[in-house]
Amino acid sequence: VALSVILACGGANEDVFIPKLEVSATGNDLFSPTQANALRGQTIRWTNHDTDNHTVQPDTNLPGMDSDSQYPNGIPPGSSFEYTVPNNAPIGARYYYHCRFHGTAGNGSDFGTGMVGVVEVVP
Ligand SMILES: [Cu+2]
Repeated sequence: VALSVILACGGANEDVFIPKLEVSATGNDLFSPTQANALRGQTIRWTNHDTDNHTVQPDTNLPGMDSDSQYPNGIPPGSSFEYTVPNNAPIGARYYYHCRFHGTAGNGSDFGTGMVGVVEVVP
């Protein structure tokens, strides 16, 4: 009896490389750009280009987009924090966030105050 094995290659795997979106924390205690338009599956990388620590905190609960999990005392100068948009994120979703040292949370549908930003999921 001959057994034949067919190796499936997984079909339409998405091997497309999506470049990271870069957001900077600046010396003016701002995120730049304020709005990052991200594709599903795209990684956003926040890099601290300032001389003091900053954080990325979701205004409303969004698992994963919280730099405290990696840097409990804030992202140090020269370091980066990354978050990848889930593949099932709704198109058009806007994830507001803030730095807990230099900003305040909004209500989830608008910016808070101070050092704030938003990630919008785009098609
Ligand atoms: Cu800050």
